[in-house]
Amino acid sequence: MDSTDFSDLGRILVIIPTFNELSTLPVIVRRVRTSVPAAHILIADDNSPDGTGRLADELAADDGNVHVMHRLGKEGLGAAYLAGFAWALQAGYDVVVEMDADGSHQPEQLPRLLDALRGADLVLGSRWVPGGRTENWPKSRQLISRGGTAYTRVMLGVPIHDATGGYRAFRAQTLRKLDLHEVASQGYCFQIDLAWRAVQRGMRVVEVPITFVERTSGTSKMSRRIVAEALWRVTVWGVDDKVTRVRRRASARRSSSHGGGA
Ligand SMILES: Nc1nc2c(ncn2[C@@H]2O[C@H](COP(=O)(O)OP(=O)(O)OP(=O)(O)O)[C@@H](O)[C@H]2O)c(=O)[nH]1
Ligand SMILES: [Mg+2]
Repeated sequence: MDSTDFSDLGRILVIIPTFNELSTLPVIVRRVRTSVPAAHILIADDNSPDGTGRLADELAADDGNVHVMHRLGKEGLGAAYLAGFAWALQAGYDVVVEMDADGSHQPEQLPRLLDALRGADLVLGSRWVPGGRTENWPKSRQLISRGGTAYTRVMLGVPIHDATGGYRAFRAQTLRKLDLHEVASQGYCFQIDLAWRAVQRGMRVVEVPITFVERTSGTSKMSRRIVAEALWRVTVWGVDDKVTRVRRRASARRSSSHGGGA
């Protein structure tokens, strides 16, 4: 078996959400096709004003492994992924990958994620494990990313070093168990939400080091709102989780003291 043969994992779909990624999308699609030739690609475009959706149609017309989902308008990364996951499960894919269109997630590292999935339910591409790093990322972004993950570890108790990253490989079975219909979070928080769900359900979550490369063209959709959403949701989930644990312990203590005399 050569290093790009992942047929033992079944059918693979790489979902690439796009909003105004005209310049980078064709390059990423080509690199994915070279890196793991058997993988299919779903471009989930939110009716990009710059015509990314039309370009995606052209790529799909030229290549049977490329598919396009046209969505009505910009609804955020989380909503695009949820729609993409539903499409993938319906179509019977066995592995579903998340990848940005802007070049930050290198398709050449996809084999690394897929190889790790052989022994995992969910693989996270991680910037913050040994061997992982960022290229041309300002200190401020590094701080937000590291700080966000540190806060998540403390609040939710998840043993993950990069909880906000968006380069991931899921088994279809994993997605089916995550109760995706309940997910309302977006942006970074969407990634935290899914990782936490997997950890809570006792799944094998493995991190592999990646080199995250800052985009060189197009514009970032990162915003203060996205960071704020992650902060408040993680805080609410963390407090909720702690309250539930305390309640559970108290009720266990009560029932053991009542039952003691029987
Ligand atoms: N379909 C869809 N895709 C989106 C939306 N927002 C962002 N994306 C895509 O999601 C990926 C990640 O978005 P980026 O703008 O790169 O955000 P980021 O990686 O957090 O921020 P940067 O580091 O600044 O690039 C890119 O492929 C975007 O085109 C959206 O509302 N809908
Ligand atoms: Mg990006």
